[in-house]
Amino acid sequence: MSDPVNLSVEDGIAFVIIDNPPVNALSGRVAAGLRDRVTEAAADPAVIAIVLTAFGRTFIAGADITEFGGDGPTVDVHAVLAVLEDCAKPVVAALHGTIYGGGLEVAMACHYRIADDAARLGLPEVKLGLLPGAGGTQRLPRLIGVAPALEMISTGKPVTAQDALNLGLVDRLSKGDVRTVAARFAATVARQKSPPPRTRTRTVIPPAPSFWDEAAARIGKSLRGLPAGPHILACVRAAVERPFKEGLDLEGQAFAACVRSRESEALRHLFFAERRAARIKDIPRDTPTRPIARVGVIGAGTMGGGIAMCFASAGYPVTLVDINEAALTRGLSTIQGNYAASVAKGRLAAIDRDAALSRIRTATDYAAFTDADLVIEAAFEDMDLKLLIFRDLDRVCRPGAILASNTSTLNIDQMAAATARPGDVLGLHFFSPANVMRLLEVVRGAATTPDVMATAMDLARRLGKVAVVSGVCDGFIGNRMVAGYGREANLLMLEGVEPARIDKALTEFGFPMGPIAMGDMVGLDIGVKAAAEAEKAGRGSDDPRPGIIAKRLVAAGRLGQKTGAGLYRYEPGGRRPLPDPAALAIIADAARELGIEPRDIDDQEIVDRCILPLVNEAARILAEGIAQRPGDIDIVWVNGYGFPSLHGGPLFHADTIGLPKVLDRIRQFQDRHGPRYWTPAPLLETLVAEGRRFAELED
Ligand code: T1G
Repeated sequence: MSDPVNLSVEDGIAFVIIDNPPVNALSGRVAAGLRDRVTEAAADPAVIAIVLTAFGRTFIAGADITEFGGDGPTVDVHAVLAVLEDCAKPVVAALHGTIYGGGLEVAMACHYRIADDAARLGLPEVKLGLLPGAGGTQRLPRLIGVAPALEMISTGKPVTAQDALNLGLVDRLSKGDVRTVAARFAATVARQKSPPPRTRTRTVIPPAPSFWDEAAARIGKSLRGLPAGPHILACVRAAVERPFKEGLDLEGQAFAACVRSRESEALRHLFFAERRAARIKDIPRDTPTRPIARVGVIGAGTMGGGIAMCFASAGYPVTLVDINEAALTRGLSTIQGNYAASVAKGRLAAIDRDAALSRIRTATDYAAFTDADLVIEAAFEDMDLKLLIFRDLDRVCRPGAILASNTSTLNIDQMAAATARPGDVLGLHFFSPANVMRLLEVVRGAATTPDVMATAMDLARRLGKVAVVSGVCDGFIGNRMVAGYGREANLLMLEGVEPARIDKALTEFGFPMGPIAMGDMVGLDIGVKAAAEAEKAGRGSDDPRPGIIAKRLVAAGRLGQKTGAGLYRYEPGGRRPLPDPAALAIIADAARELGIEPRDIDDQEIVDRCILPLVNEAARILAEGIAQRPGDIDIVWVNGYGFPSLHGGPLFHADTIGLPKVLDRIRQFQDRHGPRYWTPAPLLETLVAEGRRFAELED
């Protein structure tokens, strides 16, 4: 295996070059290589200065996350950074790409930093449930001051090269060829013969006395449930109040504690699961994709409008078609309103809004799609209507155009069969609001061709979406699983648990919103209509219990937030769910009618009754091959349904609890509530019998 760090000397400048594709991660080997090459260069009399640089798309993008928690040989990274910092000759870092985590920590141990003007610099460790562990909590405050350092470390947000220059994090910017600029700079400072500046020797200006309490309150809220939060605060404070070495030791202990934490393991699992989800097992990564330049969207409603925004914001001309001008005008004004809100919140520049809006044109006739490369239908969830649409699209769209449905549950193969080009048909299931939610279920039909799938995955990446492949079944991955989650929440209410208690138990578990409040926000009529649609298609349920409460509330005109009342009541224009005796009475009536007695149920049962159906159904989905791997399911639930990322998704969570315990609990519920909803999935039983975990099914 070639050495990941090389040395070459030109005109007295030693170039220490990192070459560890794909992102020059700071593995143990890279750290050792850095130490050895810099030591060599420092000892070489022909060398007057050292430039640290990297091949490929980026300077070091962080420590090698795959090495965390492992028991491989570890290199003392602090000793490596001390070699850089203590070097008698100037060490200049030439920075390009994404200089994140350990990469920025290496750069801060250098004496000077020159950045390409397109570079981005950050300490995103907190997004992995960690904190900088290579001196970042001690060196960054010394370079840029306490407040901006704490902001960068506690949010994990990167800064631009220009911001880094303004902050004093880098010394110069370069337009292109940062290595040459760095070499010239290094030669200049070497000729000055002044001792190189060492970051660790800098002092930090103490902040105002109230700073720490305010910061603790802010971080306590923004990093709720994350062990790294208090550690970050303590370490940055140590940078102000304690000698460098003591701060470093404190950081080391904090890092060791965080890296072992369940929360960080969960976030690291999601980091890699998101990248694996982009790969389709039986389709090579270099499968050619079809060119997508012009996109069509059918339906200017909530979903269609959001989808059109996704493409327009990503630079694609979009043609939005609906049945009449009135519908288009309504849709367009919603789009304009959404963009205006983003500009008002400072999330979008007005110029970008205008550019995006200028890419959207409207029409009332499918003839507008003759030059489209991709058309996505987002019409009502009615199969007859969908079949009509696909027949028309098949007639008007050019050969090779991709035809997609945004259906959240209906059969893609049926739609494909309505065309003469089933290989060009797939599902692209966006989540509401489509211009905000990162998740995209890419539904692979029986006939969908590999290049269409590869094109869809590539497109998702260009839209900034997290794509997960799903096979064809009712509700695909996410909605198929949500059925059990919603069902149990309804049964718990019939068994006497108040809506607010259910929501409290799930929000304490980590969901941003509980299932009951979520139902009210989405609209109870949506679920009732979907159940009626299923009934019409002969897929209805003969169990009246799960749907009875919603049916009764809708019949009473309580559709949820949009009517000011559902399972909760809402102040006019308000969104805060307030308990409502009227709703409780409707629930109690329904329970009495069904002969269901109220009983004492504790919070753990509430959580288990709602979460374990996800695990059980996911095991069936995996066994059927609807999802490629467990991590894909975790990504769907974390990005599409608010499953707490600190638990890593339903299947990572199940592995953390231990599958034998999960199976036991499901069997307990089976004994109490019967086999209809609580028969353990065969895959779950097999894994337990073999002493295995879902994680072993990854790839
Ligand atoms: N370690 C190991 N592998 C990594 C990696 C890392 N840090 N970063 C990326 N990869 C792999 C990734 O799995 C994928 O592999 C390939 O590189 C391309 O990544 C001590 C504790 C840099 C912005 O958190 O944010 O430093 O799937 O698909 O979209 O204080 O990767 O091809 O096999 O994401 O162009 C801190 C993590 C670590 C940055 C590039 N650093 N990486 O995005 O490509 S903790 C981070 C990213 C740390 C120190 C601590 C992004 C990227 P594969 P990609 P991309």
